[in-house]
Amino acid sequence: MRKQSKFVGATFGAITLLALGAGPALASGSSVNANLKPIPGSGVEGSGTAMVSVSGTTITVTMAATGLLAGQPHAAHIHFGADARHECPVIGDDTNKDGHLNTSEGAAAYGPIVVSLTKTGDTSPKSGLAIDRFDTAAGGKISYERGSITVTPDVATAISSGKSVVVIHGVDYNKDGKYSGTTKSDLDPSLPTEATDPALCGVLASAPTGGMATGQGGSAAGTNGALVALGGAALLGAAGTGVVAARRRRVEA
Ligand SMILES: [Cu+2]
Repeated sequence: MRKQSKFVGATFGAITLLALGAGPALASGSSVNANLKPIPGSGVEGSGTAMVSVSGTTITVTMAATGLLAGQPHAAHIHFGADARHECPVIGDDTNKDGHLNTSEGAAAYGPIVVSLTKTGDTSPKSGLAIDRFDTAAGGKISYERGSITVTPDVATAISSGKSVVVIHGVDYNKDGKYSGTTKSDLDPSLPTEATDPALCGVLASAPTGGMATGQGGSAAGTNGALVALGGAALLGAAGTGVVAARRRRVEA
C-alpha cells in the first residue's frame, strides 16, 4: 500500500509541475494563460483554459473548455483594443439592459477581434464568423490547438503584455438545445443573437514562473516534495527537449 501511495503522489506532482512549468519551458518568446469563466448574464455554467505562446509575430494557441452548448459551432477569438479595458465584461456593460451581453456590448472590455481561432484556413478578424471552421463542441467540450498563427507586431505585443482576451461565443438562453430566438445577432442579422453572444471569457496574462511554483509545491507537499520535484524535473526536461526540437525543425523548414 505504501508503494502505491508514493507512486500516486509522484505522478500527481509531476503532472501539476508540468502544467505549471509549461510557460517557462517555452520561454524564448513569452507565454500567457487565461482561465475562461462564464460571461455574466450568459446562463453558461462552463469553464475553460487557454494558453498562448508568442514567438515574434507567430503564436501557438491551446484551449480547452467545457459546459458549452453541445453540437453547435462556437466562434472563438482573441480580442484586443488599445482603447479597451483589457478585461472580461461585467453586467454593467449591458447597455441595452436586456440582461444579456452581446458581442458589441462586451467590446468596451475586450475590444475587437484580432485573431479568429478557426480550426483551418484564415485566422484573421475576417474569419470571425466563419462558423463552418470553428469547433462544434461535441458533448459541450472544446479541445483546440493550433500553431503557426501569424499576427501583427502590435497584436503580438498586446498578447505578451497581458492585454488580450480570449472569448468563446455561442449561448442558449432559452435552453432549447440550439441557437434560436427572435433577437438577431449584433454581428450578423441572419443569425440569432444566441449564436454569437459571448459565453466564456478570460484575460491572457503571464503565469507565475516555474521557480515560484516549484517552491510553493515543495513547501505545501511536505515530505512528498522531493518526490514531486524529481518527477516534475524529469518530465519537464523531456517536454523542454521536445519543444526545442520542434522549434529547430520549424526554423530549418
Ligand atoms: Cu470573439
